[in-house]
Amino acid sequence: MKETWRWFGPKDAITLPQIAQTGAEGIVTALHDIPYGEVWTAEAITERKDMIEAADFTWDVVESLPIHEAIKKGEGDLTPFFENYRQSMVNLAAAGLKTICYNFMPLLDWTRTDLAAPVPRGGTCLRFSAPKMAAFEIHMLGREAAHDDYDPAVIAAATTWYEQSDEAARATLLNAIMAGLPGAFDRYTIPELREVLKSYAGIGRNDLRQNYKRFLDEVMPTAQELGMNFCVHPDDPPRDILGLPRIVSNGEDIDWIMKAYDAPENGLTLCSGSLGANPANDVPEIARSFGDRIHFAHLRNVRKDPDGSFQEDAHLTGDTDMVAVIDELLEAESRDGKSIPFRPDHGHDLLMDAGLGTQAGYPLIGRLRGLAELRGVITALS
Ligand code: CS2
Ligand code: MN
Repeated sequence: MKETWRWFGPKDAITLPQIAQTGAEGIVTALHDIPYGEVWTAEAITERKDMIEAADFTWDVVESLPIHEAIKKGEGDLTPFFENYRQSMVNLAAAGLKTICYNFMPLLDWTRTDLAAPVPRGGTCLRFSAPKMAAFEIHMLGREAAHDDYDPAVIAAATTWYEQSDEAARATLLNAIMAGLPGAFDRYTIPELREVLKSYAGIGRNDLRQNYKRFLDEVMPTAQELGMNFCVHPDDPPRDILGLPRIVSNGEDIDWIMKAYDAPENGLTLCSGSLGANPANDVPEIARSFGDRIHFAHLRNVRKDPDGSFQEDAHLTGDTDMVAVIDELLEAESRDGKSIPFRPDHGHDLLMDAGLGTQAGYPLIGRLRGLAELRGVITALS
């Protein structure tokens, strides 16, 4: 397995020479400034790649080559979006970039309600509180239908939280929910979010699957010609939120995707943290079942509460048996004669992390700790 580190580009508070000290050899990044739907030019790709190589790294994975919302909604004339997407692929492949991570989550990327929840021995972590999410949906957005999406006890706790919260706490909650939107993507205000949610009205699970299949049919033949591996990132959290369907949440979903375009190039990013947040998911088992399609791994751990809340734990100490997951990945590597790039996906904010101005979920010291722990497991198992 190859150690990589997510770098958000020249605007990242952590520089490439600093990343070099973590011991990681590879970089995972994207051209975050390019608006969704536009072509990544050969020049822009080469410029970024040269920067990475000048710091003595390889650029191993593109995360993400984002999919425009129009494709997810299956709305309007999609020809130019597919053409642009394929052109970006051609330009990336010409620069030797052949592992592409993406997701198919409508509207939001990862979603949390707390960016700095305390952890027992100091430091903070990302947390998803089901009651706070329900409070946001029901009381702040006014989405009545959300009553059907949560247990009555969660809804009661949501009302209590809302009644006790002040303006500042509600603003902090909105900010946390928006924090997962990557790079250049817009953050929404409450009225904007209400508006944009309307544009998804009537799009159910099957429609989203249809639109996903269409995307695969449009781009996978090109990926095969170019020798590129695509790897979809699972939904985070792995459940419907805001009334939007999510279709990459469990083994059955992944199986559907793998069969929707049945080729090795149509693969998976094994994100142990995202999948691990659903109690029904056996992450080592998912790693075993889809080992031949895993082209990239995100390793982190979560601890779940009975009400559907969860928070990010240290990399080896959450509910997911990380040693078993890594064991499956090593098995897949030796079976298929491949090397799977992985990165410590998120980390706790530890020590002086809070002051560094890094991207939410992507602290320096917390990820360094995670990487070191994972490295130890990999070394021992191999
Ligand atoms: C990442 C995701 O930060 C994270 O949790 O794992 O944002 C992931 O990068 C995207 O969903 C992939 O498209
Ligand atoms: Mn991930």
